[in-house]
Amino acid sequence: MSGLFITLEGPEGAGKSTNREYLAERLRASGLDVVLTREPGGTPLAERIRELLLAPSDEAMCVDTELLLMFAARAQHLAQVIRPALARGAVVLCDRFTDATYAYQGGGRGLSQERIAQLETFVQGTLRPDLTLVFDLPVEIGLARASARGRLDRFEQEGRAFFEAVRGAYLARAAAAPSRYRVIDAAQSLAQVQQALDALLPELRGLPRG
Ligand code: T5A
Repeated sequence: MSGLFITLEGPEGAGKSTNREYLAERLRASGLDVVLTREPGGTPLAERIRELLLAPSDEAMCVDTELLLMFAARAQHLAQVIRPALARGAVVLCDRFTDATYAYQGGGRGLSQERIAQLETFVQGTLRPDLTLVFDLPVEIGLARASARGRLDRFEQEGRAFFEAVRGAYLARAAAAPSRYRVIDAAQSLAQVQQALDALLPELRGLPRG
């Protein structure tokens, strides 16, 4: 592997989708081969699993099913997109990855870190992101932004306590491994968030590959 694996994380409405294109364009302007992708999803089959995960349903999805579907989509995404891109030396910019599993299925749903870590090793081997940008903001601001878009998906229908736990799990992971995480204040205006991303660009361009 000679590429660079960067993930974008954060609670609902934090601005990951809004800013991922911006970041990709800035990195491409430096001459880098950038693959922009997302989870759950990123391949046709994994996008079908995403639909199962996000669609509200009369049948409650049990927590283990949710966890396994996340990793099933991830296995496909790794095989079809992420590993080949890294092998050819590209920068992979991924909107959510396994930190989201620790935050949502771990923090939000209460699954143990050990169980998630077992699947992480099974599906990913030793592959981990080189750098993770956590877009952090108060839950009420993120939910207001997400709900302003209209129909809520299965996760967005959760209550405030769930999202407080998600946010807390992200911040705890960032605090436990500060060399891998950069926390961005996503409650700021879009212009200010993009200034913060610009300030990170020299570091992103200079990260060791492989
Ligand atoms: N999930 C995912 C798990 O439970 N486990 C896992 O392992 C994985 C991988 C994915 C869902 O799956 C869960 C987490 C998620 O619930 P998704 O649609 O990808 O679903 O969900 P999100 O990533 O949360 O997508 P959102 O669109 O809700 O959030 P974003 O991408 O962070 O926010 P964005 O960019 O769409 O912005 C939301 C709105 O806010 C505005 C934007 O214009 C937009 O309208 N906005 C701002 N407004 C003011 N100031 C700013 N700074 C703004 N930035 C954005």
